[in-house]
Amino acid sequence: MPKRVITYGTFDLFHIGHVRLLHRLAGLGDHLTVCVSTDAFNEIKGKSSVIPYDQRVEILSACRYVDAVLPENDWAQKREDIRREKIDIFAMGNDWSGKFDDLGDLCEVVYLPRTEDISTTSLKTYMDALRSDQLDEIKHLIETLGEKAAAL
Ligand code: C2G
Repeated sequence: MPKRVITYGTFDLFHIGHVRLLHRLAGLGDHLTVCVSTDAFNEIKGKSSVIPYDQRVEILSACRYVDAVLPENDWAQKREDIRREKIDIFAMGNDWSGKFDDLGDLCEVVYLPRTEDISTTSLKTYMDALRSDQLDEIKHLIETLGEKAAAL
């Protein structure tokens, strides 16, 4: 019987950590379903994603390791998803280790090591740092131009 795998996440600013996780999840079975947190659910999670939900769905749907993409609207939908989608393996990165063991009566629960040194948060921090550098440069240019204009 083909093995069906499911995972959940925001997958904002799609990066190598996400790709490597999905690659490994695809290797656990024959079919991988990814449930993507909607923008509304992200607010409940206390997260605001840079990339809107519909684009995150499109990006994941284009990923060679992903066979199906569904919305994640709330914390409590996993049991119903696992039953409806006839899931054999529920898998997440190990930053969630132990958090979903209660699903063990429905399917195998697996936590895989995260990819080190990359996260959506670190990418956002880097982008913010870039942005503030550019703003400082623009302010400096304006001041310099102002001084030159005053000297005319
Ligand atoms: N991940 C990873 N390596 C990274 C970053 C993320 O393996 N460097 C994994 C996470 O462990 C998670 C998946 O990629 O399994 C998606 O990560 P997020 O988009 O941050 O998802 P999260 O906010 O943890 O949402 O109901 C579960 C939640 O929706 C999970």
